[in-house]
Amino acid sequence: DYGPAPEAQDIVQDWLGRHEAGFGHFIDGTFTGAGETFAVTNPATGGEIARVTQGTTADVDAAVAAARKAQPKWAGLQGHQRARHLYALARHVQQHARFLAVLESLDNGKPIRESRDADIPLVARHFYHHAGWAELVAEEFPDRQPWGVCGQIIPWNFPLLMLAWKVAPALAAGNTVVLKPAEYTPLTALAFAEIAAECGLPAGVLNIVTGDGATGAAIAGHDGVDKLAFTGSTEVGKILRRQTAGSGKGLTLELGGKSPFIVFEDADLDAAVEGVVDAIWFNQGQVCCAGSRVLVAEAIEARFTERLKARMARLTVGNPLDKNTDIGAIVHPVQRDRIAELVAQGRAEGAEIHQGAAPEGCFYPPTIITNAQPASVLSTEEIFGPVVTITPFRTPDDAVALANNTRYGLAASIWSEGITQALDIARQVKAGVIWVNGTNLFDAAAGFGGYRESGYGREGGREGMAAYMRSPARTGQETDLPA
Ligand code: TXE
Repeated sequence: DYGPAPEAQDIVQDWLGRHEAGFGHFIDGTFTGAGETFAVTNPATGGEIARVTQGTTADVDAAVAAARKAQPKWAGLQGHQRARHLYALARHVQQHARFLAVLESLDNGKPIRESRDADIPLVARHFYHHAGWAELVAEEFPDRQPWGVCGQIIPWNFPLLMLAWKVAPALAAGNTVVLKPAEYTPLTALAFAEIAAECGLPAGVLNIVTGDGATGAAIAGHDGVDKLAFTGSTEVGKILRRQTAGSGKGLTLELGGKSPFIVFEDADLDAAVEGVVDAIWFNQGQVCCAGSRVLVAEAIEARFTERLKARMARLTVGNPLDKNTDIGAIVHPVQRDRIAELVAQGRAEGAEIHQGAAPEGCFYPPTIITNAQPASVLSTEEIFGPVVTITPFRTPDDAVALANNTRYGLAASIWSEGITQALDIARQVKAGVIWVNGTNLFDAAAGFGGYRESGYGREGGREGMAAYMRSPARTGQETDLPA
């Protein structure tokens, strides 16, 4: 039973109805009144589903002040006491899982099967995992301190999951948070704020301010923010790096990607074809680590491409709330047009385009591109849609050279039944995350992050925890240096 129970859809409609006048921000444990609002739409229908407040600098000031006031007491709790709060958040997310899944699919356009089976369970898992860290930090990082107030700016592709990736480690380490969800998809963050209040998270520990890039810039530039964590475009990542330079703020950036998916001659082809389905057609391809460049051994290229085209023809694109849908709506018409423009540009450059079917509206068909030159736009630009290129390679060295021929370096996926070869290639590919005979696998215990223009810093695992604490002060008098 995959689909949302009809009651869950009713609960979401009730909830939206109760907030018809518009959502305010969540500051110091309560919701403010709605200010100047903007529309949040369901991308599958184009219809308005809610109105949300555009955060001003005064709103950001209030949120940072609340976070600042709450922080010493939060950091002063025993680890096991902070852990209880994180366990409570995890359990409440599970209790509201159906509601959250439907709300996420309505707001973002992702298929309900994915929000129910991937997004929301991973959110709960992230809070459970970091509840464990809350108990351990003092012992595991005896010389580190929480930063204080963390500003967090997240994108729209995994709205609640990106919130979890940011909020869980920050709180576990003893920080308080001011988070801004993306303007396209703020609703599950607001629902999460209600859940936090319901399960007794102390006021001011988590503050949610909604708004667009201007609100994000106000958070990034605020003197009261000690550490900034951002996931989004490489373009904005570069702006934030400049904006915070010399400020003493901590900064982690998780940016774009153009990740290779390398299929060797000895790969299990059926598994690799299913791998591509996950790599590029999961979440409409709006995944920072999407395997958007398939590199395939020349000897099997024709066979592999035929099988993949046949598989693509069986994908259904449409209503995100239908449990049979494989590919839902693109998050916003702006993004859909951007995908279409890049593909048109690629066609003009001589690439061959193979597409499935998609309904009218904010949808884009699954697409396979062949004959794209390595320097062409389709081989180099992050498309952030259900579009994959297939490029043949001759030797393993060619595969590595093609894989690394990118300004990004977020993830890579390697398919081979020869484990020695797979691990040998893995060592040579420059990417923060490498999967062997798998793809798009996320684990709260494993650090995730990139090389080069994919950003820096890691989220998840021990490294992710360390990023939410100041490095120990260096006095220059350390005696543990080698003589
Ligand atoms: O991203 P933005 P956009 C890539 C993807 C996509 C492209 C554009 O290629 O097609 O970026 O998407 C906030 N200061 N990714 O324009 O603008 C913004 O409000 C502070 C990859 O939607 O980066 C939102 O909350 N904040 C990516 C967040 O940044 C600012 C996921 C992300 O939006 C800001 C999303 C500013 N000056 C897009 N300007 C990934 N790595 O997964 C905007 N924001």
